[in-house]
Amino acid sequence: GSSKSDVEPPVSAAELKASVLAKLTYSVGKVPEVASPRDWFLAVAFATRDLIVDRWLHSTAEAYADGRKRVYYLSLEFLIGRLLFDAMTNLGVAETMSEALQDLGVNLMELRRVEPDAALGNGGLGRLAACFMDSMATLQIAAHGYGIRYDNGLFRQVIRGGWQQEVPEDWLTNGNPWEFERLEYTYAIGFGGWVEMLHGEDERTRHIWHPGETVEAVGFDTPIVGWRGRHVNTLRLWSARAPDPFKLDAFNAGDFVGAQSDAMRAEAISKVLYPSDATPAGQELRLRQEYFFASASLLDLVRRHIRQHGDVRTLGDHAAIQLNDTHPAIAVAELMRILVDLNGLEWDEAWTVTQATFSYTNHTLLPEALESWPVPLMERLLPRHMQIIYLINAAHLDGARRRGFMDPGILASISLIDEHAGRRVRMGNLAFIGSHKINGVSGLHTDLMRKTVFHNLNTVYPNRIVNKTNGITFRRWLIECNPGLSQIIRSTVGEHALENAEALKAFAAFADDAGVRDAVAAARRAAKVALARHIAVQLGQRIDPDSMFDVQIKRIHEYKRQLLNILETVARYNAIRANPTIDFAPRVKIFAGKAAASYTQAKLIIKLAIDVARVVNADPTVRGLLKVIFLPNYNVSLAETIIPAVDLSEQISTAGMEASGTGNMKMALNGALTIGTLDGANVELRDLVGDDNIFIFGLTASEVEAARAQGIDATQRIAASPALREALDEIGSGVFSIDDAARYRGLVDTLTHYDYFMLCADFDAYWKAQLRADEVWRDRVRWMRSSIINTANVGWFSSDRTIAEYAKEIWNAPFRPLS
Ligand code: DL6
Repeated sequence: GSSKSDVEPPVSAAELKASVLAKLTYSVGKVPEVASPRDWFLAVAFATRDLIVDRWLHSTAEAYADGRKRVYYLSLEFLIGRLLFDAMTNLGVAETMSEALQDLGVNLMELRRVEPDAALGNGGLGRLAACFMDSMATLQIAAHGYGIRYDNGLFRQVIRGGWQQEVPEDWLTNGNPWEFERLEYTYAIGFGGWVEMLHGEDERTRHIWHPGETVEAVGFDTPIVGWRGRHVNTLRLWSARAPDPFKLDAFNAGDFVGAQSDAMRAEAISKVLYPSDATPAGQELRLRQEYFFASASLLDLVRRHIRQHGDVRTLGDHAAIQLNDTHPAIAVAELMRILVDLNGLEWDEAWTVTQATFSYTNHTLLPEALESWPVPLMERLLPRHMQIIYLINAAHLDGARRRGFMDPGILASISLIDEHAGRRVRMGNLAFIGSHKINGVSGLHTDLMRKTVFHNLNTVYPNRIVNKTNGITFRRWLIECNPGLSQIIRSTVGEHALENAEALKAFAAFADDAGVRDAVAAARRAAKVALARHIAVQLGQRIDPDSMFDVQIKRIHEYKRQLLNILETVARYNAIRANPTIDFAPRVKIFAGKAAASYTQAKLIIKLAIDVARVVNADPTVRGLLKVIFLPNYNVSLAETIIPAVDLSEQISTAGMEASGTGNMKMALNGALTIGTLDGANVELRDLVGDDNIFIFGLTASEVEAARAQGIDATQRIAASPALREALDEIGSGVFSIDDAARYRGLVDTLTHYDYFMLCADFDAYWKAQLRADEVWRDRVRWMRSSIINTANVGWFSSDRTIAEYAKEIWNAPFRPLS
């Protein structure tokens, strides 16, 4: 089909100016003289939205007309960030808009910052969903994202007295210019109640569920524009509402609160993003969220399918549903209910449709993150689904037995019900057996899935597990956040290098061109100056843009080992003070990241980073060789400021524990050199850039396993490593916490006797790798060569590549490559 940008003439600055003024007048109700920055932001967003809407309607009509297979991406998280500049860049109107606004005395770059971040996600999993939405639109896949429209996104992190505190993130307070409320797409979602078996039916046929409670799901649509505006998809987020939100009789009787209590209870479902990252849910509200959004999404997509294709039996031919982790896994049972109870399909027929339609992505092997729900809770909240799960399980286990799997241990491990710690429904197993394909998110992670969590399921159902290494959208993470480097790539290799991984490789040849190296260095320096300014404003700290910016930005988690980085920081501090002529590279260690609100140890790690920063930054004897910064409230927008300014990217998780990582890809693309373990996608990163252009250290995943089997007491290791011992002694004895000398004693004790994350085991290797980084840094030519090679060689990490693989190998859905 034709794509919209092929047929539409580009819009002029005069037209945009007129459009913005019209929006300011008629949609915002202001004149330019009194308009606030927020008024201007709204006017510009509305004007931009108009450019999107035509293409959106066109894309929607096209998908209906050609009947191409649709892809549904079900995710409880979409970590989108700001949309204004992203939409304008994808439409190709950013420059023209900037010109138009200049005429009106408005600076677009300042206006960008007025928009609140849409932070409907915790971390990597949610940001991946946002990158995938961009790539699916770019590849002209008829895709729909489905999620929850949380009133409050991920909490805002404030630091008080060095401790993290969580403040609600009210991104909707000032309205959201990007969304369209779709009252016509409202679905009744049931909870509780009882199930009626009809006369003459059996357990595998139609039942009637009489829910005890109903909540309404109302859709809100946000258009997602692909690169060059070729195609626009929809992100539909559900908001919860009570069917009868206000009881007038109760109110009139004086019960003002009771009159609205149903509304409060219903609305709680979409009130707040589940504030956790890889910690167990364990809460009824979370299960209600999961079912609420899975049910609304399935009812919606089945309705669309029947309207377009007539017969629900052909769903799997025309729709692919991707489950983003197990959070939407209840959809497997819900689709069975919709097919059997609501559409009268035979059980086996329904199961065939279900398996043909679903596929599932696993994002972590951490045992505490593998979701399971207590059977009694399921029975109470979703009685019909619990019956369906038992039936699925019976068929699944019978089938396994028929195919010769008799071992009770194997059968117990593949069962949908965990009988060990109270009876619980295993959502990972449900997602697995309901899907035709299951994927991991990096080569190593997928291997480990086959060997560990899904070992037995993989034996019973071989060849269902495939790998789809994660990717990132180059629009947001190169073109928008790093205009300097993008321009250099354009003027050396050409515009197509920003769209095509093969073409980007040609940039490597410029690693030997002194002029290009200098230009890249200048662009990096400008980004570092901008970050330094941000740090000065936020924290009142001055940092030198000519130092090495050594950066670890991600959720705070023990397995990600920010603590290892802090130990190295302390050892470095000690070495600088002990040796007045040491030739370390001047460094700024930059940390940013949020800890789950209930994750005490992670919060203590933040406190330690800040304690160490306070001591180091106040010590004149470090002679400018070391600064430590903890930047509060890490989010998508802050990442966009930091990433172009990174020299050294810290990817130092305990091998075998980081499923993929995507920050590693973003920083390498922007020319940072990585210091990292052979974990997650770092393995692929090393293969792409070569050993000479990355600092790899530490135990491999299998070595970690072997070391753990040997015991995790680190007393001997600490004794053998003077630098580590000194750092631990200082931290444990209160050198960095004179206000509370015992604060870190427990933490040091744990590292000494229970080094599960292998910090002590990897310390010396890490320290040496850091010294290698110092050495390479001194050779400016060598560093910048490596930097350019990193940028040139990581085109494979484009989420366009990832999505093309999903489309071909999992969804069997058509797409149009960029070039
Ligand atoms: O796949 C996206 C992202 C990976 O890059 C990270 O390595 C992984 O930790 C993350 N997982 C989560 C939380 N998992 N759960 N459940 O964000 O996924």
